Amino acid sequence: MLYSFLFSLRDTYGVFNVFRYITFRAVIAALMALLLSFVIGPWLIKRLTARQIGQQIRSDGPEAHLAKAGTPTMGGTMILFSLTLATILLADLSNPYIWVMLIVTLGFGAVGFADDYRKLALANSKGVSGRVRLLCEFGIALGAAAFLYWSPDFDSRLYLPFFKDASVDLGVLYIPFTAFVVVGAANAVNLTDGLDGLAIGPVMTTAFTYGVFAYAAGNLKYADYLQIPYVAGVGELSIFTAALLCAGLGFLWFNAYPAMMFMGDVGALPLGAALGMVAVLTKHEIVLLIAGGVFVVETLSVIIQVASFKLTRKRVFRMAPIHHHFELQGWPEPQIIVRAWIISIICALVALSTLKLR
Ligand code: 57M
Repeated sequence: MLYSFLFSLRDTYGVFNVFRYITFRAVIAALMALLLSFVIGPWLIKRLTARQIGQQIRSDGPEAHLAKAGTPTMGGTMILFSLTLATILLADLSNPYIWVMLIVTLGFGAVGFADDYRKLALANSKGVSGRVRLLCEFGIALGAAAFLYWSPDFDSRLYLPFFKDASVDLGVLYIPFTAFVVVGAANAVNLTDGLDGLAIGPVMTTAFTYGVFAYAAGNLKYADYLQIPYVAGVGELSIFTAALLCAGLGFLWFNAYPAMMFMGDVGALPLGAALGMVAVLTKHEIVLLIAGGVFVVETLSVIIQVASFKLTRKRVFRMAPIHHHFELQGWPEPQIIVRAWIISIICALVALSTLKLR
């Protein structure tokens, strides 16, 4: 909105010509999202505390978590607000990819909000039932996937990283595949969100990685040079990912150990869905397994734990997801978190290397 207004003034004021550049608008969107988070954060914490929207803690978890009871949650609303406003103001709103991103992110935000609201505000410990939640998540993701599939020039090939021309044409199967990536990513981030700053750190590194992919894939010259699929218009998503990165950074200010606020499902689900969607739109779906390595390990730990317990009645980890295992091993919480961040930075670097290694 701000972009189209200021850019339209470029003939009168030459300085506004700078809004032509995605990189410039990405930086402004990032700063705006950060500033909004800093301004909203203290206000939101006060409001949530006053309304007693605090976390209920399960008694079967690691003991250290009992002290976290009552920590304000649903901080994801702040991330969503900052992200959406910065994107709407700085991105080109005639670009359909921006709308797909916003609708999917806010759609998953609504599902997370309903779940948190039932659990916290209405003091209903069950929240929305797992089945209804998954149904809504798949509904949103399938809708977005179908829209993409039937839009002109859609490329239904799945490209393999590390190979020059290796791709598989999924045809109409691209629709369920997209939904699986988006819903899978949303739930993987949700599982990871169990220690202060544990989820938001890797969300930020993954958002950065996909900001680079979006910029490169949307630029004919770079895409050609790097031999990655060119997707006209997808470069605009760098503005979304930059806003996501810095809305996350602003949230981390309040979520850093010891957390003053948790994000809740209203944060974890849409952030994960946004990462899944941007992976699909930039045609770098498989690389998400590398860039989001921390989320993958957390999810695998749950799958292994549940499978092992069902088959052998024995647990592989002291408790899943794996961050609980390390807590019970006696690692201090900040150590687990910072190590996860280090791993997520390494994952981002390896993911970025796929741009050149092919
Ligand atoms: C939600 N939510 C946190 C907070 C956050 C299948 C099973 C593995 C599912 C899993 C599960 O329910 N995961 C999804 C995880 C919760 O955080 C809230 O939830 C939001 C995210 N959705 O934003 O609002 C707790 O996590 C802690 N926390 C922090 N700092 C943060 O910044 O410390 C969160 C954010 C908060 C707080 O304590 O209350 C959660 O962990 O519940 N279930 C589990 O993770 C459970 N694992 C389990 O049952 N393992 C079994 C089997 C089934 C695999 C096993 O190993 O045998 C554990 N979770 C808890 N207690 N809390 C077990 C015991």
